Amino acid sequence: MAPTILVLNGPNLNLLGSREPAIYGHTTLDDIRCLCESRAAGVGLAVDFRQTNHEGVLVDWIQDARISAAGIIINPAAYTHTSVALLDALSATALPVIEVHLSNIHRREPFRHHSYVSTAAVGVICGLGATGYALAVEAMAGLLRQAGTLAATKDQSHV
Ligand code: DHK
Repeated sequence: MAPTILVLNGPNLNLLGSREPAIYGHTTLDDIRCLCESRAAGVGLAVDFRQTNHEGVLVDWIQDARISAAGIIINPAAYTHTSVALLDALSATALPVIEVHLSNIHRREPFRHHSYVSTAAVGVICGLGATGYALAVEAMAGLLRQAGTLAATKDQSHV
């Protein structure tokens, strides 16, 4: 059975497509889910894709991932800049974590330049829109192959 990666999305990302399209683009969260699933299938992974507006729910899902997932891709949205709870939960999993942002948070308001979550992440992708999620799936496959959690496949894409 294919190892599962958890792809988590934080507050307001359910509004993608209509929310500030000049910043976040026209791609919907459902489009991003499809992109992640198809990219994951190509590298031998399954995806558990979720969104919530609630910090504690994210913490619960991250804790559950310790037994149900091989790695976590997370766009914590606004909680990126505020949440020690998410940092602690991610650190406690010992799973590989990749942080994703649609926008380039470093080109935006100063309060978005700092991420609490990055301390727990192997890598951070930002500013590439939905493509960042696809790159994160491929990067996660590379990390899991290195760790021996994922067998090598014919389609190893770019990693
Ligand atoms: C999404 C959000 O909702 C913001 O609060 C972050 C992030 C940036 C993104 O670019 O995906 O600051």
